[in-house]
Amino acid sequence: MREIKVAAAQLGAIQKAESREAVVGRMLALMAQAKAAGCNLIVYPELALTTFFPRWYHENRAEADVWFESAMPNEATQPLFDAAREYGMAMSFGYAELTPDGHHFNTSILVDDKGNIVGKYRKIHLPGHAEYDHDRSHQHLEKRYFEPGDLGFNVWRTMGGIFGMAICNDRRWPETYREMGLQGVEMILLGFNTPSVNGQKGAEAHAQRMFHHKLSVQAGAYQNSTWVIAVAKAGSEDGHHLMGGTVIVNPDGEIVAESRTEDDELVIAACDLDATVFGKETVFDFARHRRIEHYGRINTQ
Ligand code: ING
Repeated sequence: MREIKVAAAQLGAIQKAESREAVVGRMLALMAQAKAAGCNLIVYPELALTTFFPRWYHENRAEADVWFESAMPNEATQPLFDAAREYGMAMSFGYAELTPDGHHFNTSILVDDKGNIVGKYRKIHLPGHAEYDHDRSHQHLEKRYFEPGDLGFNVWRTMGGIFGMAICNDRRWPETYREMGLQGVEMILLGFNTPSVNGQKGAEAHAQRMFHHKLSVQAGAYQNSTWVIAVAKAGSEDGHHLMGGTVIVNPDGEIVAESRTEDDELVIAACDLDATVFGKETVFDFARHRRIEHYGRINTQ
């Protein structure tokens, strides 16, 4: 039994006017709750420090740099690292990363229970578009503000397990999970910000949006015999609604816990990493069952 007591820390809406400090205060409150509940890992959403700014068009892209962090930790986020270290709690959260040499990424980090950044992931599958799209009711400008991630899909060994990360749209692509599955991943930490209104399809039925979200993470978990912790930023941000649906999915693809609100909410589960072993040694014993001589297209087109 290698148990991780996980707190999936869903965040409610972050308004455009809300400061980093105010958001960090909300995150710290959730971390304190997680500590009181005996958790040793807390997972926050994609772009956890700011509103989902890719909904806003900036003619001058440099104006959008106000949404980015040019160092991590930094003054606003240092309290998160200090509290996590004091609690002996590992954490993961997403943020907009501006590198010293001027590159922009939609990034998430894994911080171990000693407060050290042990892993970094930069979002590879960027949805949306780069230029203002007059045909859309809502803009989704991730391709304008971020470059595709350049670090690939990696896994990190910490807390006695093998952890991976992905971000939002990545969860809809099977390659995401398999790339980490082939590295033996046991728990994937994944934040998301999913608009309820798809700018091209109109107000797609909420039920269908939630179905596709859960289908994606449950399939990824099952087909790679891994835990998936999928954490929403939810609620209405300056009138723009993001869906909830924070879920903890076990290696059989079953949802073991999920959020009930669209506000700041902890979703907690005790996750035994040894529950991944049976699937990896039987149905999804990749070495025994996969036939890569027939998989050329996936890697070449
Ligand atoms: N958001 C959305 C997501 O993949 C999207 C974009 C919404 C794609 C609905 C398809 C359907 O969940 C982000 N941030 O990737």
